[in-house]
Amino acid sequence: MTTKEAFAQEYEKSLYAIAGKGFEESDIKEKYYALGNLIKSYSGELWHKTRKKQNASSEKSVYYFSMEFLTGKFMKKNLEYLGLFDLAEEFFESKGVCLGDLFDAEEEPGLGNGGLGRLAAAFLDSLSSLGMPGHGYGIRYEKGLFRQGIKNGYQEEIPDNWLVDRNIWEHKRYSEKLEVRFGGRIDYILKGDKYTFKHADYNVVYAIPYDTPVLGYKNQNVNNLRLWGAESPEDLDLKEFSKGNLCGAFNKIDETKSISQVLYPDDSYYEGKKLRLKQEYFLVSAGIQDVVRNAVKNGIDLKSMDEYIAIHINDTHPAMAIPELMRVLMDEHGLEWEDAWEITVKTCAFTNHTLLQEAMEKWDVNLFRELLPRVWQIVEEINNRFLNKIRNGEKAVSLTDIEKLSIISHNTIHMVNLAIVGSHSINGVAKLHSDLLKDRELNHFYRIFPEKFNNKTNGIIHRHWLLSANKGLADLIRDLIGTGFERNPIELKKLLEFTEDSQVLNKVESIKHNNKIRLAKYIFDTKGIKVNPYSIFDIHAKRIHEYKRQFLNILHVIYLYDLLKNNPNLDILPRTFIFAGKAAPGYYLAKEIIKLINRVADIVNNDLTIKDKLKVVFLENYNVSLASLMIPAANVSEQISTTTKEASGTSNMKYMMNGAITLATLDGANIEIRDEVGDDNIVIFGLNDYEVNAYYRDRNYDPVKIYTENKRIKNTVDKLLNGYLGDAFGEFQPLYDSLIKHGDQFFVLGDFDSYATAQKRINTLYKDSQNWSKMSLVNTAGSGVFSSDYTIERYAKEIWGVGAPERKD
Ligand code: 26W
Repeated sequence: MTTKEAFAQEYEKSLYAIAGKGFEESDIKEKYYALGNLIKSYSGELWHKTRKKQNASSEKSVYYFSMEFLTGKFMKKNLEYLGLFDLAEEFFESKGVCLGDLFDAEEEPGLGNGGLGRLAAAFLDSLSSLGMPGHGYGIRYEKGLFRQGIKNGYQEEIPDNWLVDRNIWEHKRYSEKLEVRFGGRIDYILKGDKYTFKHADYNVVYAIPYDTPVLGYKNQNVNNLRLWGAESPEDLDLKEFSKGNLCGAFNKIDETKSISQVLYPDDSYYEGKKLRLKQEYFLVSAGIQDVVRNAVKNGIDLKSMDEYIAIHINDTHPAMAIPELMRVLMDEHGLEWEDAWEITVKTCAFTNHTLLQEAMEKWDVNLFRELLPRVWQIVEEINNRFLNKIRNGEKAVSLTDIEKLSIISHNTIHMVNLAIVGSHSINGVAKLHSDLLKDRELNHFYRIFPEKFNNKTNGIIHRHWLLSANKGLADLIRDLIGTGFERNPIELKKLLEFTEDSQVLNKVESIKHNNKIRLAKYIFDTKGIKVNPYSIFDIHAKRIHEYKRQFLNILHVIYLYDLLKNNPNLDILPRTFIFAGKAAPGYYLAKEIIKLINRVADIVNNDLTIKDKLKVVFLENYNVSLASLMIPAANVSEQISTTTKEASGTSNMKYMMNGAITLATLDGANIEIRDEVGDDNIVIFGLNDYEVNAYYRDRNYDPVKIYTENKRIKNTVDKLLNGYLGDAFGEFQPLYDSLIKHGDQFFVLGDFDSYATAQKRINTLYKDSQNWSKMSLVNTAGSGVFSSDYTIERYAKEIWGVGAPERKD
């Protein structure tokens, strides 16, 4: 694309433009901005060409609506995707600067909680890399989620000021701003023989688009991630200002801006409902208006909009896209209800990401009606028509069914019901999850609309998790099977030819070892803890939640520690248990679990009597960058959620790709991982879905009985209270109570023995290092099917009706 000399010259100019400085004079941040600016000048042209091509073509475009996008940093990825990485590395090296230091200077956008947000980013990456027109709509949260610190072992939430300096990747497009309306009243106006609706006395919020280019992998294709920022149309109240009432002068502006201030963590345990409702409507209203505006500009007849446009609703949070599209089509473009409805259903599709009841979005009718009076009317009408239709339909429905199907019941709006009624496709994110939706959770809907339900197992960006994050392994793979897997990761299967080749297995082991040394260095630099890179790296990194059972893991560590204390010569291999993850700020027990992990770490890491056989580390502020360091270094991947609770999981796929052995329950996509690698290459334990469901149904799970009858469990659990952990004021009492008094909702005790046995098996397996590396290679070989490229191809073909370009196999 460019030569070394041209690159050097262009970089110099970019530095002048950005900082008004020369190379020697500029600091690392300025160097970073200048390189970002230069990258943008390359990608900008491609972006322009892609847009022109897409606007001129009749190809269907996908718009992916999501409250979260966890993109990770951009610089390294964009260099790689433009094929400029080596050139840039060489250039900076020749100047005595490490390119990695520029990457470190980039702020990581924290615009997501976890899997759902990362999946959204993966999908955009795949859409672009497959050359499909697919764009994201989200919110430009000024503070993102929060930065996690640890103080006295407790989680501290620190505002994440990622935009405090500048974001070189985004383009503010003020002239394309849109109005989003809140509150007010609806007037009915008779025009001829038809009533129309006029929204009056509302408050306006400006939605300002900020566009970030989403580059495809070495294919000249650049799509768009459009994030909306909220601004007030009102200016500073000069009257109040000159009276000296500074607060009053800024009030309205601040209230409006708060809409795009922070991302709510999983709000099942968190207040702030009204603001979150505002955020959701802000996103969908701006997005839908934008989609329709574009369609009209491109000469699309809105009556056949579904032939050109697919709208995807990422979980229930943007489900208001459905009534909003109805509103825009009817109130702004004069369509009749029936036409608007047909178009809406054909255009919209919805993915469910959770079975947890408390995480399914619900809104109080009064709040909703007051804030969104017109949307409320439309939702009510959608519900009335839907219920009438099923009451008069051919399929028999009971009164209980009607109640479950109704979008509005008990003064509550059930967004999942709205999403299902208003979409033509509903998918779960792993086979088990989709089956549970059909057979249990949403069975009442499945009986009405069987054709809408389908499964799309999640995927991950192999370009990131393998090619970029684990360069050592990627190079070895290229040597063994060529470069075909880069574009067609299923070809990783060819690695199976090498499972008996001891030279290859040794290389696999040494690559893993190097990655572990890299992580060990990070642990030492950030935490001051020395870990042994020859120990088994056992990693559990994800949002902290009771169902993900970090609690089970740490209880087992307490048990192991006690075994070792009683017998320092115990025959176990050295093990390093590494945790990372954020807890929702209002989720008390999750925060207690963090505290417990850190307390155990303090005790274990400072106990010389156990001869360094055990180390426990909690790495703070888990994000995409940290994951990229941790996952390639893992020997064991902890995927130990209570069966039926983890919809899919995606980190499980990333670890597998990096050759970790999965220690798992048969939950989410773990089942599909097992199917790929076979029982010999994964360690499974715990209750299965029948057993878990039977306990829920029969209400006969009895943790107290387990506790009283099982000595080692009792001994371990008692340590939460008896001073063993040096606790003051019974600080772990709530955790103890969750098991003994509150029914152990997530079967921690029920699965304890089985988990301990599985951990023992890991220990035995690791002793045979050749066989371990073989298992590792089998895992990498089987991981190609989990590339998000394939997931997106299936969405394109089976949900969106978008033509994916043929693969050249
Ligand atoms: C209602 C507020 C809310 C917001 C976010 C509730 C729950 C969330 C979660 C953080 C959603 C989430 O990340 N779900 C995860 O989605 C992944 C992608 O499909 C799945 O792999 C995970 O199993 C699922 O937990």
